[in-house]
Amino acid sequence: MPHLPLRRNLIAGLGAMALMTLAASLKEAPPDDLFEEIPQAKSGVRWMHDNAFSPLRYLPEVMGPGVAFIDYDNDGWMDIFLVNSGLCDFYRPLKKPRNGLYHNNRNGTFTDVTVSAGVAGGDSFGMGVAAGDCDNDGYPDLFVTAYGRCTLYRNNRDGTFTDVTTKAGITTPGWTTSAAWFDYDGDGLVDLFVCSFIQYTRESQALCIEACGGKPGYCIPRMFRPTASFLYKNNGDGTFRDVSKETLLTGKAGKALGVVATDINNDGRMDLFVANDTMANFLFVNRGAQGWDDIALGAMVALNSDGWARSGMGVDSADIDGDGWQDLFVSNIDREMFTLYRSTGYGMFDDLSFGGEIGRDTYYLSGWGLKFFDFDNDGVLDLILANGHPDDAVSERSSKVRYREPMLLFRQKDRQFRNVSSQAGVVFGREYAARGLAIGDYNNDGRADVLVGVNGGAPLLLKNNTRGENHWIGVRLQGVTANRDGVGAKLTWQAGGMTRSRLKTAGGSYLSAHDPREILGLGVAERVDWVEVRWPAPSQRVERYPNLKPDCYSTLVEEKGERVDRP
Ligand SMILES: [Ca+2]
Ligand SMILES: [Ca+2]
Ligand SMILES: [Ca+2]
Ligand SMILES: [Ca+2]
Repeated sequence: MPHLPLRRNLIAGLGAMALMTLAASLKEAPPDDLFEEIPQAKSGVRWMHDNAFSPLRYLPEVMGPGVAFIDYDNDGWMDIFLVNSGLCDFYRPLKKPRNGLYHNNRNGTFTDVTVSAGVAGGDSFGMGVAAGDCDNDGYPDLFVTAYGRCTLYRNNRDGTFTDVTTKAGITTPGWTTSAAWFDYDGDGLVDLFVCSFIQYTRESQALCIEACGGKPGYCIPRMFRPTASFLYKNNGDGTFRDVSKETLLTGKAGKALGVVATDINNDGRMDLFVANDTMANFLFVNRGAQGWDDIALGAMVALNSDGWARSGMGVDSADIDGDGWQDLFVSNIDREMFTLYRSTGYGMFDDLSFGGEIGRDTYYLSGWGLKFFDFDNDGVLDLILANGHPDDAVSERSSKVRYREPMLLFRQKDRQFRNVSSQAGVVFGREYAARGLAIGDYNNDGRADVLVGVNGGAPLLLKNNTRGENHWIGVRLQGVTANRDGVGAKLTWQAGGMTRSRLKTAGGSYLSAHDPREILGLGVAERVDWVEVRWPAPSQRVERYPNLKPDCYSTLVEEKGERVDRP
């Protein structure tokens, strides 16, 4: 037993370290911080991303992981889903990596239910996740993208999922990244768009080694061939049909990493903004029976102002200035700046990155997950960005660029996005290899919290501790003729003499899925005059809900009125 004392010392040492870390984090997180990192020991989300890091540096190693807030058991409390890598042509570990599904215990802690729920995965190299209710039963289903085989997990409504990929007919070969559930044809069933990245196999790595002068390295995706993304129409009987060809999307080969479904021309049909890495972005406008048009070049969102393609990664869409038109955002790699595109309303966009704090403060950063969200509930959208350079050896080449980078928080005031990261909490002063990002209110206090996936590390759970007098209305949509989640609905609300609106988009960020509920900020107004919902097709009916209870969540049911949710 010669090892025993040593091990005991080690355990004692670890315990002391954990206590010190805990004490340090308690000391470091004053209650005034806008966001507080909840340590794994407190949340119970004890999970690590396995990035399969190897001396040969295969590109898929650096691209994940995606994260999701998903209420899989439909109890009104957001649970957490985390995507892991897995077996593939270059990775054969003895122990298969495992996704993570964590049940929300409604007290700030979570319980690992991955294995009993049947979503452990690990048989292909997982990348991202899209959550959507593909059979309109009120329980979210999960689509997991991968380098290798994708997986559609149908929610069985009893805490378990079934892999129905083959039966559903969703065969997406190659390397898929972000995905979005949205109803493109207005039949009340959500369809699925899946971003396809590049043509890549283990053997392709030889190109990178050659490009790096014989030394293994992560090479830029410019070296690989582009691929066409996928659009699957939901047949309503558990099967899907690949309509990529007939919707003309197939002719558009790209290196897609991010997608958001939005309505850029306000015709009620959901369009798609797709970020491509080292290639022009796509802005697919949905013309109904006439198919889709890519208008990105003419709309000025394809390239930078000098006509160069950038390395687009994460995306989002929201009406940031309240003029009724959806604006766009793309995160890029270092020395490209991230791009805020303001819609001028005529299918044209202005690049607002120059001269603003977003351009200034993202110049040396590489961005992935992101979202416009109203973290302080003043009714104006703010912005959060998750960053990190893909190459762990980048600082050998550049003194200005680091592998791990800080997250950024911008508050919108007087139509300007101001970098408030220095007041946002100690976690914004640290550096991470951050990738996916999801927004969700896991403790149902009406303040949107944040979940960030870290490559090769533990996820970050950031609790929103924003104080202040602002009030809010929490809205969960329930379509009846429209798709169950109400994707594509337009919410308008009036409070304190202000009228604001928000489109319920789908997808966005990078590899990740947000809380499907909307938190409508009222500012200091203590009540809302009314909330109006324009439901998506097929009904497109407009319904007004007066007297919604402030500071709690309500479910708005198409044609049937509202009910206050239990929590
Ligand atoms: Ca739940
Ligand atoms: Ca549909
Ligand atoms: Ca449209
Ligand atoms: Ca919260």
